[in-house]
Order: sequence, then C-alpha cells, then structure tokens
Amino acid sequence: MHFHDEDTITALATAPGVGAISIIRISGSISFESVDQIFVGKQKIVNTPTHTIHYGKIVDRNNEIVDDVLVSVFRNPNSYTGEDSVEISTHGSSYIVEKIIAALVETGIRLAEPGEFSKRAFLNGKLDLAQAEAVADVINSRTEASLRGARNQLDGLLSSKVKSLRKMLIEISSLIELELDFVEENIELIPLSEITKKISAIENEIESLLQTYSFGRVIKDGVNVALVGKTNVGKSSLLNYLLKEARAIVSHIPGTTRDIIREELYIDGILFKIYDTAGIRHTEDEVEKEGVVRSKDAVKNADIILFMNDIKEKFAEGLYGYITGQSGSERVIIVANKLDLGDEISFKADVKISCITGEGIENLFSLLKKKAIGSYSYTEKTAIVSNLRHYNALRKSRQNLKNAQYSISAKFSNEFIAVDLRNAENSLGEIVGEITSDDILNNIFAKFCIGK
Ligand SMILES: Nc1nc2c(ncn2[C@@H]2O[C@H](COP(=O)(O)OP(=O)(O)OP(=O)(O)O)[C@@H](O)[C@H]2O)c(=O)[nH]1
Ligand SMILES: [Mg+2]
Repeated sequence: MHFHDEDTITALATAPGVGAISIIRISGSISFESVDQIFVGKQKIVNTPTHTIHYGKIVDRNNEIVDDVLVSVFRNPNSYTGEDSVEISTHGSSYIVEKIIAALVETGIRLAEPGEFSKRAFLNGKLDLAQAEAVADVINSRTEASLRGARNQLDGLLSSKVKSLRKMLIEISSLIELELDFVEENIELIPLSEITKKISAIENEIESLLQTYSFGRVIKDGVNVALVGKTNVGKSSLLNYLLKEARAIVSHIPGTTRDIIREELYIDGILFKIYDTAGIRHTEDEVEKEGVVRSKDAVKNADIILFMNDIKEKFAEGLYGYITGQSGSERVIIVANKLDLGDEISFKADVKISCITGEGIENLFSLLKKKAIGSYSYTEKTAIVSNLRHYNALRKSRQNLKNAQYSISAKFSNEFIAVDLRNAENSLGEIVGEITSDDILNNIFAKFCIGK
C-alpha cells in the first residue's frame, strides 16, 4: 500500500501518567529500522513477520537499559494506519516513556501530531472519514448507549447508507447528463417524472437520517436537565434523591440554593446532566438575585426542564409562562412534588412525586427518557447521525435535491438539474471523505488527541 510517502511518526498511545503498562506507537516506512536502533532482542525487528510480539530491552545511547519491553509488529497494509507500524509496551512510567520517545526521535523519526495515526488510516483507505471520527467517539464514550452509537458508526452503518445514496444520485445524474447529449435531437430518454420520483426517494432517505440526529446527539453527548421552580418546592431535594446523597443543601428556608449545582446521572445508559438552580422569586438579596439570573440562563440552555411545584400550593403560572416563552412547552415536564403530603392537587401535572418516599420517581424516569429520545427504538441495524458535521452535510444535500426538484418543475434545462444533483452528491461525499479538502481533514483530526 503506502500511498503517502510520509515521515515515520511516534507518540504515546495510552493515557499519560502512571499505569501498569504504557504503549508507544510508531508508524511509517522506517518504523522497524528505527526501533532496531534502540531495541535489543533475539532478532532484529526488520526480520520479524507481521502480527508477532518480541521480548527485549530498550537501551539508551550509553548502552544503559531503559526498560524491558514487548514489541508488536504490524506490516503494511495490515495495521491500523496501513503503514509499517510498531507498538512498544513498556512499564507504565512517564519517565520511561519520555526516555524511549526521545531515543526514537534521535533515530530520525518525529513526534506525531494530534490524530495523525487516524488521519493516515483514512488516507490509506483503512477507514472512511465517518469511521475515523467514530474512533474518537468510541474512545470518548462513557455510557452503553454512546458506545453502541459510536460502534454503529465505526462499523460503517452510516457510511454504507451514505455511500449507497450517493451512488443512486450518481446514477440519476449520469442519466441526466446522458440526456444532455441528445438535446439537439430533442429525445427524452427517461421522463422527468421518473427522475423526480427517484430524487424524492433519496430525499426521504436523507430525511430519515436527519431525524436520527436528536437521538444520536443524546446518546453521544447526553441531555441537559434543569430543575426549575419557585423557592422551597424541593428542587435540591430531588437532586439529592436522584444522586442518593446529600449533595445540595436542603432547608425549609426559601432561597437556600444560590449557585447552579451540576451533577450527572445515568438512566438506562443515557447520560442526564442535572442542574439544580436557585428558586425563582423576586428578591432584594444581591446574592440571590445573581442566583435567579443563573437559573434563567439554565432555562435557556436546558434540553429538558423539570418545572417543579409544591403539590399543596398554587401552580406558578407566571413562571411557567416565562419558561414556555423561552423554550416552548415541548421541553417542559411539570412536576408536582411532596406527594407524601396528600395527592389533592389544583393544577395539571405530568407527574407527581415525593422526594421523601421516592413515590413517582420511576414515572419521572420514563418521562425523562421519553423526552430525551422520543419513541426512537434503537436497533443495531439503523444508521444514526450523531455528528454535527454529518448532520449539516445531509441538510446541504437535502437542500440541493430540493433545488433540483425546483429546476425540474420550473422546466429549467438539464444543465441546471445536473449542477444541483452534483452538489447534493458532493455533500454526501463530504461525510465519508470521498470529497474532501485539506482544511476539512486538518480540522477534524486536530481535535483528536496525540497518539490517536
Ligand atoms: N414532605 C415533603 N417535603 C419535601 C419534599 N421535598 C422537599 N421537601 C422539603 O421542602 C423544603 C425545601 O426543599 P428544598 O429541596 O431545599 O427546596 P428547593 O426548591 O431546592 O428550594 P430553594 O433552593 O430555596 O429554591 C425542605 O424542608 C424539604 O425537606 C417532599 O417530597 N415531601
Ligand atoms: Mg435548592
């Protein structure tokens, strides 16, 4: 393989710091020669077959032993990057790692840039762009759901869907372009109504992909949930109940919470970021005033608002108006708290709970889940969009298809339709990296960490 004649690079691939072992990665045409200059084992690494592991010692310039190590050998094209690669497993000391990397650099190779191993894997055709991005997501995943979503993308579900849509588009545009050759003779090879139908089918597929984004984003990044309400309704009590610890101060004195308290909670593998806020009321207290300002910010930034009310009290109509004015009623769950004091209620609540007995909390969980992911059911086979870049590219593509449909209905010449279709194709191509620029690539890989 080796399409790209590049430098040989090295970096620590495991997390920096102390650990049982650390792994140093080396990739590029002189990987084996470079390692042989500092490695003493039974045989030279250049002579070893691919996918073998070798015990030996790393020695420094003065022939002092730095560490005993295991060296794994991967010959191109059967490595992560597609190039000749080596992984050196050392004892997990950052001092040892630093010494070995310095020794490697002295042999004439250089330090890798962030994401450079994955970038090479992409450039050598080992992964497409969406898959390379999924590597980052797999590494960053913290929940079952986010891991499954990232795996789904790494396994190429999104890529193969996008590639097949792109192929269909290319077929349509070649028909249109073919027809351009016959314009003089005024022959219509396929009726435009056929073309319209085919484009609509692709538009629908793109639409369904776009609809997975809110779900994809939730499983990847989690959901922001703000606990909002008047003072003393039990917002902090709910936070504490959910966390099973006395995280926030709770008291019968109104205006207890002033700062925002942020904590994380997993419900069925989905990450909920919970924000306990200051109760919203009119106040002359400077500190509390600032707390109220922050609560209002939290309302703006939340994906879901748990609007808390005391079941014994009047519904906070004015505050509800404010919240829905900011964010609509879609994102709000009306909670009636203190159910243990009696279930008579003067307002309409989505759920009744008690932070003392825990009654109703399960119902609250199902409402939260429903608001977060809707009725979306997750199957291993569905392609999911979880990356903003992909989402935007799909939207661009959809817009270009709309333009094409317009060109057809307005009876524009086929040249116009062809241009719209070409643009739609290119937007899809950007997702998997079939169409790309250095800028896009550098931008994507620069966000990776070193060694990836
Ligand atoms: N009986 C009963 N009391 C509750 C319940 N939840 C909270 N409380 C009480 O209500 C009072 C206020 O609770 P907090 O959790 O501090 O209320 P808050 O909404 O955070 O109040 P601020 O931070 O002042 O805005 C405390 O005395 C709690 O013990 C509940 O479910 N049942
Ligand atoms: Mg509070």
